Amino acid sequence: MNNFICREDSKHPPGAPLQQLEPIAAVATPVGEGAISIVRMSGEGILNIGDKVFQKTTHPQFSFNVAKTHTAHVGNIINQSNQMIDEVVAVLYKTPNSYTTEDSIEFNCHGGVIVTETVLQTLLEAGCRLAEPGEFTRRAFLNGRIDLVQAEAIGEMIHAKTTAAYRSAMAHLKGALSEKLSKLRESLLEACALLELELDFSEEDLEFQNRDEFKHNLSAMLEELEALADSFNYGKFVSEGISTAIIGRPNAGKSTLLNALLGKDRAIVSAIPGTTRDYIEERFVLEGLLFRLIDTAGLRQSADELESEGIKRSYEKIEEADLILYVHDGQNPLSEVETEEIRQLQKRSPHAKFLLLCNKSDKLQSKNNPKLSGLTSGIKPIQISALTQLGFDELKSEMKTVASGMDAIQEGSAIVTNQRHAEAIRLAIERLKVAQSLAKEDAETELITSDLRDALHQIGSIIGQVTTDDILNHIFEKFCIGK
Ligand SMILES: Nc1nc2c(ncn2[C@@H]2O[C@H](COP(=O)(O)OP(=O)(O)OP(=O)(O)O)[C@@H](O)[C@H]2O)c(=O)[nH]1
Ligand SMILES: [Mg+2]
Repeated sequence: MNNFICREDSKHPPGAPLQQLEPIAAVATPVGEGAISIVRMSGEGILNIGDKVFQKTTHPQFSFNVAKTHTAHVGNIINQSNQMIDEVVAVLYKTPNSYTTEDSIEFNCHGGVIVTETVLQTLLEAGCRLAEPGEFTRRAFLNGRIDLVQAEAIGEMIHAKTTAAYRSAMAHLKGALSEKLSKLRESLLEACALLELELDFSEEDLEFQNRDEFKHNLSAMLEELEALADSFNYGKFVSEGISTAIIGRPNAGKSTLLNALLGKDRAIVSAIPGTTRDYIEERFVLEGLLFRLIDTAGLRQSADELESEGIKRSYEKIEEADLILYVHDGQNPLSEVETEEIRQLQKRSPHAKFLLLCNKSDKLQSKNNPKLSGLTSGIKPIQISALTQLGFDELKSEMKTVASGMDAIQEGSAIVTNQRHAEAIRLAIERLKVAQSLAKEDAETELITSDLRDALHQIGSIIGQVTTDDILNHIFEKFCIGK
């Protein structure tokens, strides 16, 4: 059974003490040898636990209960058998001014697997429970210090593989998306409240919410939500990378191109057509932008069962691609078959960007621009050599252009990068569109408010105003222990 947590209901009145949950502890730094590692604990009673295990060097009577927040203390960790475990610096954060909002202590120990594990063990023996993945961040969320979008942004920041992903996580952490969604939610809540007030006074036939104004506001909200939904097309690039299919006839030089971009011999290259059978996928970061390069089996009719399966998989990859790099052996003119293939590919993947790469230009005396008759305008051929990397500057610059939209992230604007958010926004749009057409038909107020409430629920679920344990578990299980 889902346990509903409605943060609005559980919000603490101003000035009231925050809720402190059972004490937890975990190692907050990666496992391994290093200069220092941090073991942290948080929750109710950790000040007493700290006093049990920590002896301040200069002040044996020292107590965390009396010490001020945001202070650092040098001392020893002592276990139950009175053995000294490590010399540490303890940093104290008192509620509500800590990461979790609870009382927290971070012990800076000597880095090293055994030292760190033994310090942690001492805290567990003194009364802490081992924290679950993301539990510290989950507490920060439950106590209202951050919303769910911000909690997820912390996870995204830790896992960011590119500067673009890092920038978007930072924008989310600063609240760019939360703010936008909160404003939308407030407008929706107000419209909903006014309509529901009419229902309370239905016998008097009062109109609290002017219908024209309502329809106008609804359109504006839909416009904003649709812009956010559209931003996911770019946001997806940031989080998952731009899916880039390298395709073309056998022997055109696709695998050589993959290897050259990656700077390593990832795929087998040979002069025998049909070398690549299954597709190969590799991450490639170009000036902070993530591309997922997919080398595919050369496209041709083949009687070979394995090769045919590879070609089938190549077509599937092409359909999912955001960018298609069509590799053509530039020593020959673009054949009828290739022209038809490109035409079909453009039809199949109308949203994908397309670059025509005329490869092996190292073999040519002069530039040999292929005749593009029969192809839609806008296809710009780029002369390259996968072997010598001739023309790679132009190729990389075109690849970067495809990833346009970078500016938006640099400005810290609200971009949807998370599948969960995108899905909730899609459902909210669906409900609001129903409300909009009901309003146009002058339908019963009750029907309209029901769809508005559904849309409100969806938007609230993104920021975490309304959420379930299942959703929270799903989000926080992806975090590391100690975060
Ligand atoms: N001169 C020259 N040879 C190249 C270039 N790119 C690839 N080749 C050669 O072309 C042959 C085929 O290269 P691959 O990279 O295996 O071609 P492919 O498109 O992956 O081929 P399949 O996997 O069979 O579809 C190899 O002998 C490469 O060395 C280039 O830019 N210049
Ligand atoms: Mg190949």
